[in-house]
Amino acid sequence: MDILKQKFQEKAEALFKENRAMLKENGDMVIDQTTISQVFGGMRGMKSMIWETSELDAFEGIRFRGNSIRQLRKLLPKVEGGKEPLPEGLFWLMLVGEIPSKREATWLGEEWKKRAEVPKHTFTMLDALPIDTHPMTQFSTAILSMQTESIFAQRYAEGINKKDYWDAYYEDSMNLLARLPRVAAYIYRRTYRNGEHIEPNPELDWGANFAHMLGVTDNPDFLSLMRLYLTIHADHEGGNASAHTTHLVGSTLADPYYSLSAGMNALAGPLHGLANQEVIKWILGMVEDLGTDTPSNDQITDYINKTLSEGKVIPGYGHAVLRQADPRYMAQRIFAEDYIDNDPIVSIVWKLFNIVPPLLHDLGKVKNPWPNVDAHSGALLMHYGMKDFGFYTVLFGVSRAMGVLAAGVWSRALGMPLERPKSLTSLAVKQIIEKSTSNTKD
Ligand code: CMX
Repeated sequence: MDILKQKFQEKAEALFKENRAMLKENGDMVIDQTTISQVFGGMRGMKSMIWETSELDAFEGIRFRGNSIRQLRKLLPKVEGGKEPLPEGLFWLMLVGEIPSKREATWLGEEWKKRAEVPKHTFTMLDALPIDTHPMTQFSTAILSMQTESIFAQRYAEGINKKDYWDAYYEDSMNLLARLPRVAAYIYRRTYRNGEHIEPNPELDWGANFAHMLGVTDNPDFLSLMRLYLTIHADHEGGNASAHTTHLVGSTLADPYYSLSAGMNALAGPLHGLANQEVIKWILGMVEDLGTDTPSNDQITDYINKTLSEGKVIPGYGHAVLRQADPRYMAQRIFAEDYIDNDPIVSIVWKLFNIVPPLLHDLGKVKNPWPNVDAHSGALLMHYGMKDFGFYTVLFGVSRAMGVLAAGVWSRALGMPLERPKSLTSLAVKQIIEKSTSNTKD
């Protein structure tokens, strides 16, 4: 058994026992109440699942096993002389709850290299898709096409003991993570670079090798950006649409390929991960409309008001949970301050930070007028020459796979059941109100 798996098994067996005892003792304790607004309003704030890998605070932002992004940038292992964390380290942390040593993170990177071979039929399948197929469609389909390799599905068909589900889930997750950068880079090169593919470089770590296979630039800063990017997008607790979808599909014991592909379909929505593409599309539209890449504050304000008056959202702003500027946005801003001088799109992004929030606030209905992670990422990618914004959500997806798959291994280890919440008709809600009102009168 490999070192990470062994560590996981020890922790998972202990937590499994602890949770079962806790449930036996306290299973009937009430921890929350549900309002009608929540039932109609996308279940905001409803406590409804266990998610070990990260937790989101509305004001402080995401914490991965208790560590903020600022702490992760300090604590996670880095390449020699590098400033950005290795995403391999974050996966280790999410899975077993310990900051890995440099050796452990390197071991994981090497392990992924051994598992990185993508089945040939995935490339054949991708090549058969029309070239203008959206990269997220290609990505989700490519993940699904690799389901032929699922160890979980194979062992289930052979009659696996439910106590061993996590083991097969772990194997599939490790294989998937090893292969996703290659698949994503293949999609990028076929869609935007005439199908001229770049072989992996076995000398590089996971994030840097991905950057290398994308072949956007020779600038080594882009490798640093990819490491940071892949770290900060990985997880945002369990309720976000891509995580929750992966979790829901996994709860049926569909294997990680089915679950992750489904999660990626959720990420492809413009209110979720696709917002990173929409932000740059919107900014480029502004630049074109105004005829300048150095618009004044007044020009930007007018453009925002025009967007709102057309019944559209300002992409990259607002959040279902956060009530402050997203620390993932701030981490990217710090990166830009460190690495980038005088970039017009980055400058617009920073101007928007000052102009958008008061305008959204004045609408009187937006609960969080501050930028989210997607407000900044495109400007960084544009700076290094990745102008093909249709691909941006795939980058998000490669990173998000780490969080949702780590959480999936935990779900199988903790014996999480089939998800099946209760729905209501509008009439049923009306009847609940009527009953409650007549009880009060009585
Ligand atoms: N621009 C304009 N209006 C916005 C807005 C924005 N950026 N954010 C919220 N609103 C509006 C909502 O559309 C809603 O309007 P209606 O009542 O007319 O339907 C109202 O304000 C209240 O919404 P909310 O409670 O503040 O926000 P929600 O929890 O419903 O939605 C989110 C959250 C992210 C979907 C929303 O803020 C939004 O659409 N933002 C723009 C898209 C975006 O950046 N998404 C990425 C989020 C991060 C990620 O998942 O990657």
